[in-house]
Amino acid sequence: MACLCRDCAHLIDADAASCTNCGSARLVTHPELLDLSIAHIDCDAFYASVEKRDDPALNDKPVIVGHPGGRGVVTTACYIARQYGPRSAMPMFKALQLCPQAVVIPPDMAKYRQASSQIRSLFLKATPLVEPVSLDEAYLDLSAGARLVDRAPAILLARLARAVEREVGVTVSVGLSYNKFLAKLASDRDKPQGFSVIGRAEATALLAPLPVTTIHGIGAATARRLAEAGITSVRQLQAMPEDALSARFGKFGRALAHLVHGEDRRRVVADRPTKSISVETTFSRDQSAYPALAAALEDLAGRLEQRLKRASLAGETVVLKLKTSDFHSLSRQSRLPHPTQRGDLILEHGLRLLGREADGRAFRLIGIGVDHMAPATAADPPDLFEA
Ligand code: TTP
Ligand code: MG
Repeated sequence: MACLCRDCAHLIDADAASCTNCGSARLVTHPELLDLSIAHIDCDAFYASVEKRDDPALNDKPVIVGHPGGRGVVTTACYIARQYGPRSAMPMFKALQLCPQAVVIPPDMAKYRQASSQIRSLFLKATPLVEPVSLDEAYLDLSAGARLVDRAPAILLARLARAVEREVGVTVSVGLSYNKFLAKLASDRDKPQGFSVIGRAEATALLAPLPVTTIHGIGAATARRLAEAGITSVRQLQAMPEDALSARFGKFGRALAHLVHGEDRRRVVADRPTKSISVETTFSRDQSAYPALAAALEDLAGRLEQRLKRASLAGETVVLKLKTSDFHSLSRQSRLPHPTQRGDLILEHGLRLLGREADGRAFRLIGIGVDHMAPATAADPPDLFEA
């Protein structure tokens, strides 16, 4: 049985009650601790943690990040606020009913992006195999140095978590396992400031009692269908032979048969390219008139152009997003002849798409984005006939 001190990253005797090197009581003990090398790291209440870092007066207060006012939604709530019920994606008015004393802070994306890239640089010091999933989470494959004692993945991870706390000022939760699915499951099991390990020997039994939505690829809709058939726990899926899963789930059935036993063949892929960039706005009052919607779109197209230029990216498909007053989301796409960064071109396509949807319905949100990304160098080839 191996035991690691999370504060000084020393390996110590497994039966010690506190670290024999530094005295800390923050220990992780697991029989497979030194055999596992795939990690998932996720920052704790990320946006709120960055805000607390920048204003220590907020430290002991419930903090909600999101646009204030009745119509915004919560992007995140700090762990103090969560005790009262507020959660990500909850309407702000509801979050404030649950926790009226919360301090509400509007999001500052530039700041979170900066913290995120700082965190990513620290990850890259531990391994080149870093796969970012969002601003605040990434998978790491630490197997390269795994056989060297001082490069054991668990040790690197303990050092990394401390480095992020010290240098960026936010805490993270670490999940360590032998594949991505279980590493992510692990990081979520012990939050905030967690370090959770799932080994091969325990995977099947650990998954058995969990709800089917635990499985990567089973979303709310599939879970509802399964529930109608009386299937709610992973244990029930574990009992089904692969053929039965394939009959029910088609192509996904085979992967599912492996996943329910904790097997996941996906690799950690370094630096997956950005798949899309978008911007959106929620109206303070629902809008149905075309001119008002078009004006909002023009604003957004300008912002999108700035975002694309900052990221040195271009997109070949324009995506218009609308949400009706009764929360029905729709998205419409238009393919361009070439990738673009130009706000005016994006707007032109966006307006055409909008023209087909603005039929008197009231909308609460409008957004525009691009996908099918390309590097800026491939954007907007000069038009021979335009000169
Ligand atoms: P998460 O990692 O899902 O949440 P979190 O970091 O706030 O909290 P946890 O400790 O549970 O990991 O998302 C990261 C950030 O993404 C979060 O700080 C805010 C943003 N976000 C939204 O804007 N909308 C959402 O619905 C969610 C879930 C997150
Ligand atoms: Mg997080």
